[in-house]
Amino acid sequence: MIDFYYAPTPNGWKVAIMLAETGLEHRTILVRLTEGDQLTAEFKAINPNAKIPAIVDHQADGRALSVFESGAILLYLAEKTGRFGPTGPRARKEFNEWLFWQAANQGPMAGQLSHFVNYAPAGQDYSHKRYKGEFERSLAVLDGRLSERDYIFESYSIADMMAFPWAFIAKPLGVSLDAFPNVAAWRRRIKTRPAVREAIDLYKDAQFSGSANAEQNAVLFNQSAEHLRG
Ligand SMILES: N[C@@H](CCC(=O)N[C@@H](CS)C(=O)NCC(=O)O)C(=O)O
Repeated sequence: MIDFYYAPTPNGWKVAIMLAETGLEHRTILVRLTEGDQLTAEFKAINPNAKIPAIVDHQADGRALSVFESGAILLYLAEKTGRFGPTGPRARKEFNEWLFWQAANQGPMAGQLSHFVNYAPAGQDYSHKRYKGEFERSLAVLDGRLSERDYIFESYSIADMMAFPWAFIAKPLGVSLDAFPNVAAWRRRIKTRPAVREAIDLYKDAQFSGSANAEQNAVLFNQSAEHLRG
């Protein structure tokens, strides 16, 4: 049994997709981010970075084993199941490149763009423009990669599960995929998978509402070292 610490956000969806694709037995634990569930001592023992997603695998090696960071979780689950991951050292090297690329580039840039589109006080044009440009730049990288293949690798894999969620919500972030036709076709291809639909709908009703903005929610925004240390 795997405990899956989740909230209905792009980073949560990555792992929700993998769990739905593999059918691994798990129990989803909703982490109420606007209430600060991620800041409890119990959760920080699982993820010292105090963010979802995280898992605890109770059937790893005889002892409970926790994993945090979406890319690390996807690799762990790919190794555990022998599905959707790399086979052999060359493939592993390439998977690492694309997983790190997502975690260090597309993800954070899209996350910051989302902050300035959805939650920040108005009038921060420079910050908004910077992150929109960076997100579009990452889409251009992905579009190039997908120009000669249907998926990031030869077949659908954890690399696609990593990069799909932010591309899935490009439009609400104010970015049209018209300029990225390969990404648009790839997004359509992935979106129709039953496991992906299931994951995107998981706890959909618990998505942030308009009240989760930077001025009103002191739990989720304006974080600091003290905030983390509690
Ligand atoms: N690099 C992390 C990012 C995780 C992340 O940013 N999670 C967000 C939700 S999408 C979160 O838990 N935010 C809560 C907070 O910042 O307090 C990963 O890929 O797992």
